[in-house]
Amino acid sequence: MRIGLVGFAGSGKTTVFNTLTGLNVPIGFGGEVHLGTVKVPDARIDTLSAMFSPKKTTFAEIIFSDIPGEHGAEHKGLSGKALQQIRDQDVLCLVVRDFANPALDGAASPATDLDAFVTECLFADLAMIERWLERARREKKDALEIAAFEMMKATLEAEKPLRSIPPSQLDRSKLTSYGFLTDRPLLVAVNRSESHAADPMPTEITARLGPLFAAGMVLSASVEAEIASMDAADQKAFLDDLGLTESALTRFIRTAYGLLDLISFFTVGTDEVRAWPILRGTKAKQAAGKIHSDLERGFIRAEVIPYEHFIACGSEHAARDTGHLKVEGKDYVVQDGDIMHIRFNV
Ligand SMILES: Nc1nc2c(ncn2[C@@H]2O[C@H](COP(=O)(O)OP(=O)(O)OP(=O)(O)O)[C@@H](O)[C@H]2O)c(=O)[nH]1
Ligand SMILES: [Mg+2]
Repeated sequence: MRIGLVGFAGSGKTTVFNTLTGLNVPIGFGGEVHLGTVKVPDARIDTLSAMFSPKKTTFAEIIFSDIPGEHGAEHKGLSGKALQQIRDQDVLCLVVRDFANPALDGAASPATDLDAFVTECLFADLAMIERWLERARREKKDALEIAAFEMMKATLEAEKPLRSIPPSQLDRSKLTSYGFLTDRPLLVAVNRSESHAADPMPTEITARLGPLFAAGMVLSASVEAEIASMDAADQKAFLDDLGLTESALTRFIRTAYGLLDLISFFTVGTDEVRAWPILRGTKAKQAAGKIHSDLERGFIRAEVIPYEHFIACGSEHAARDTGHLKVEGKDYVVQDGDIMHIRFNV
């Protein structure tokens, strides 16, 4: 999964990126796009790994991209390069500044920044759709396809993001190559100073999240930086002191998984214990394809043990003997925590 950290110059993206990834890229305006990988913590993988003592344990991963804002231009916005980067992301995390930054204009205006970002994305999508429609009319494209683009245009003109269109009204399988900005799931991260770390989300932001079909969270990059440098016991005490229950990384990952409707299935063995992230609703054959295309092509059946049953039985053998191992066909809908063994033949 790819999460892009986006937003205007000096909102704290690189600071957030460093604390989430444990990297230490230079703070300061502008620069290149940075990439960092984070393991998705999953206690079930820890347990399975302890049972199998495999040569390798592989957690699901998130790749964070730190995408710099525009600098030196007359408008504060997103560069063309940033917009291009954004199109490659699965989830957009907009970091909005809610702390005074003396290097910029001083006072923070998170709601104004959120509006400006949303408007920019709306216009970028609208421009793309208008160009498409112009060409489509000349080239006499399929009427149904034109109708879909007209509908998207009307949505944007009503200042609504494309993600507000329910799946029943828009076949997105044909749209993947366009990378519409307002169709990406959006997480708004309000970044504020340490003294306000545990304050609730500003009401002006909360009020905007519903109509935007976006999720929101509050964090303080400076607090997270401190947490990241502590051992586990100190972390807990520090979080308690500030009135927080968990670090931003944990909240980030959970929110992003929820936004994308991701779940994990597991493969186990003495070679490797591994988590595989998939979209909820994925069928066994396609899930097998995540492991290797041969497993999808030559799919015969899946042997499935739900995680809880596996733990209760204590071993694969015991699960099989007690009837907890189910043999499923290609159309079985994989569930979160399924331990799968794919039988295939190519
Ligand atoms: N007080 C406070 N300052 C912060 C916080 N997060 C970032 N800053 C400061 O804000 C300034 C800009 O932070 P960066 O992380 O470089 O901002 P950025 O969004 O990556 O900026 P660009 O890459 O230029 O788009 C730095 O001086 C940071 O130390 C925070 O949570 N609290
Ligand atoms: Mg930066």
